[in-house]
Amino acid sequence: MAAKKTGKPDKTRYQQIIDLNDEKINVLILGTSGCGKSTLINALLESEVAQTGVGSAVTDTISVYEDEKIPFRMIDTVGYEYGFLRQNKIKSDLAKFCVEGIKKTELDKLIHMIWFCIDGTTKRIDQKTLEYIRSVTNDWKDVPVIIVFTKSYSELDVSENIEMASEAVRTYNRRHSRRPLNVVDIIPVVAKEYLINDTTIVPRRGLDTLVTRTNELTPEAKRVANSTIKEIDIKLKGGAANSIVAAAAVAAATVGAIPIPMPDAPVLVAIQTGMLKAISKTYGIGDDSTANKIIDTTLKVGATTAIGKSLLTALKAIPGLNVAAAVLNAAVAGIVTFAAGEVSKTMFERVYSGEAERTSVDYEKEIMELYNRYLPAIMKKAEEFSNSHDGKFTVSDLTKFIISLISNKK
Ligand SMILES: Nc1nc2c(ncn2[C@@H]2O[C@H](COP(=O)(O)OP(=O)(O)OP(=O)(O)O)[C@@H](O)[C@H]2O)c(=O)[nH]1
Ligand SMILES: [Mg+2]
Repeated sequence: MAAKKTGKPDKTRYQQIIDLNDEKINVLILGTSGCGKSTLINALLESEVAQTGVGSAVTDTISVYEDEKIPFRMIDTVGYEYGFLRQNKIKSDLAKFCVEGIKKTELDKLIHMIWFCIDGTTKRIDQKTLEYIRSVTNDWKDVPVIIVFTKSYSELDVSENIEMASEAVRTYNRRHSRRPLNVVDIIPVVAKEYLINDTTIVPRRGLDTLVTRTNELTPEAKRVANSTIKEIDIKLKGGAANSIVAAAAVAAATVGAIPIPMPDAPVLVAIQTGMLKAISKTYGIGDDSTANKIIDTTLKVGATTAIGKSLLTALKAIPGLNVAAAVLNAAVAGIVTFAAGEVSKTMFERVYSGEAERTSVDYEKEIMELYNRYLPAIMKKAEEFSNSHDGKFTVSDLTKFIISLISNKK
């Protein structure tokens, strides 16, 4: 079994998704309400599947459409101009939608490409509009975007719109050079002929171009999505591991308040072992020998080196500190446990992401380095915490501090 030799999990969740992510891509369709997103979908699917209309927003937050006629899925979203709350709702619904896609391997919930629809008759595109694309798909950073000018009835407007949009994107990307928008094309369309008194004034246009470009861009879209899927999956695992670390560190601080020999007391070792096992399970490290190696080394280095022992001394040296011995013990227990959690989390993440796919990882050295990196940072925070409490705090304040370490860290 390869996994045994390399120390990699049998198959990571992101790898399973990527392996399956080989067929249709999903195009997320965004744009203001009434700009014609649903009309565009109906035109491409040649049926009235998506509800269209005028007045208050017509489409429900998110709906997925597919048909064998088209080699990609289309994700219709409700138009966004109905105020801040509505925008936030779309953002959070989309974020949940994508997370579910990754957690449950539902391939129709990933984002491979965006068609950002702008009503071609409104003749404006401002920076806020472009910020919306980014804010809605924050996690899917380099996703290719096609700007689609809907209702492009007037030839004159078309060239002006393309010019205006190109300029707006250039400005946006200059201002956001670290996270530019990956706008790959600007395409004018008329999804439904424009009629006056039953006479066609403007016929359909641009639909074939839109489909052709989408197909051409599909390989790039998949490549970008695959790296995002990996990133999001690792972030999700990290979030789950954080909760485990927080619970264990708080438990350790609570038992640590009862005077016991520190920091390698059996009760702490038990809490930490449980925590480390739970983290390894979160990352699905199927290879027991790798998981055990990380767990054992993390515990050993944390308890036997100068790091653990000197923590009490370092804490006592915090200027102005004035707490009972039991609270100090609690602080050592909480911090040691938190550090062990962080260290192991980093190690498991390295294995999970394939970064540690080496036969000769020097776990002891790497783990020692991680402790040496994390502990001074935690001590600095502990000092700030002590100062903010005028050197006096309770075990309950301490547990809040430990939880804040998890949620604030970068
Ligand atoms: N003639 C014509 N009408 C269009 C075109 N695109 C949109 N419309 C009309 O514009 C109105 C709004 O279109 P929808 O497709 O419902 O807009 P939407 O973007 O889905 O709107 P929400 O779901 O509210 O976000 C409808 O009355 C459409 O018939 C087009 O290409 N040609
Ligand atoms: Mg709609």
